[in-house]
Amino acid sequence: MSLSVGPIQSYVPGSTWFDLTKYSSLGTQERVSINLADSNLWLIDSSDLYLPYNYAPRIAFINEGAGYQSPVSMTANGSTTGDITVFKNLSGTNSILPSRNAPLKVGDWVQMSEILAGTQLNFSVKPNGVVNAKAISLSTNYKLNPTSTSNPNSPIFWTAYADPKASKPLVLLGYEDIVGKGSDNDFNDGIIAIDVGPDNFKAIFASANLGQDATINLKDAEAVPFEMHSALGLLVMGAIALARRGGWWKHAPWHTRPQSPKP
Ligand SMILES: [Ca+2]
Ligand SMILES: [Ca+2]
Repeated sequence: MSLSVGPIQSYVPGSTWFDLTKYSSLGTQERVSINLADSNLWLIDSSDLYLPYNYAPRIAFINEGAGYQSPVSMTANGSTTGDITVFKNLSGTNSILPSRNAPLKVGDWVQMSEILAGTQLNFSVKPNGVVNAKAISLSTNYKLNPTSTSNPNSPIFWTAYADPKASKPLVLLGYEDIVGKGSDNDFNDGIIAIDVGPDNFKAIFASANLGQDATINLKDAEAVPFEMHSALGLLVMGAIALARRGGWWKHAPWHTRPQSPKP
């Protein structure tokens, strides 16, 4: 089965499959400044986007803070194999660093063809590739990337975030588009969101979680084993602790309701 991508569709507040407002601050902050716990976001290993279930992903342009005009591509390896350009030029007319002739508006998105269970996905950006076709692509598969003393995270140029409590959880990906001198390691030169479906998301989140410290060096980051149901367990424990301290339950409606008379 070959890969294909549908036409660019516009964001319609309230009816498009994601909530743009929830992620609009991501692009305006440098990676290390994001308060992940406050935003309920977790760092995810961007090289571990493996899909154990069939799904037709949707990919959205969240923002960009780049002067470059950069194509973004997706590579599939496994049951589905191929390489396809997702956005020919990840530049917006209303993004953080807008340009008048850019092809995209924040929130634009595309539907991908179905990816079969057992496929590894990788994304890559060709920095300023619209202008310089010979530029070296930077992939979420960091083994393909160069390293540079200007970028302490290199060869990692992509970071990923996820909110496991979202009703439709997504993987958010941001890249740094300069390898050498001039690299500012902000990882917000382009930000996209990927809907891999709830089952694939759970599998990715369980194996690729890097915790909630935004300041870690992505090069040394190690996955922390994490399961969705243990997160729920922690939530339940938190609620019990609050109740024991005489918290919210005193104000709960059943405490203020008059007791029904005994027969
Ligand atoms: Ca731009
Ligand atoms: Ca940058």
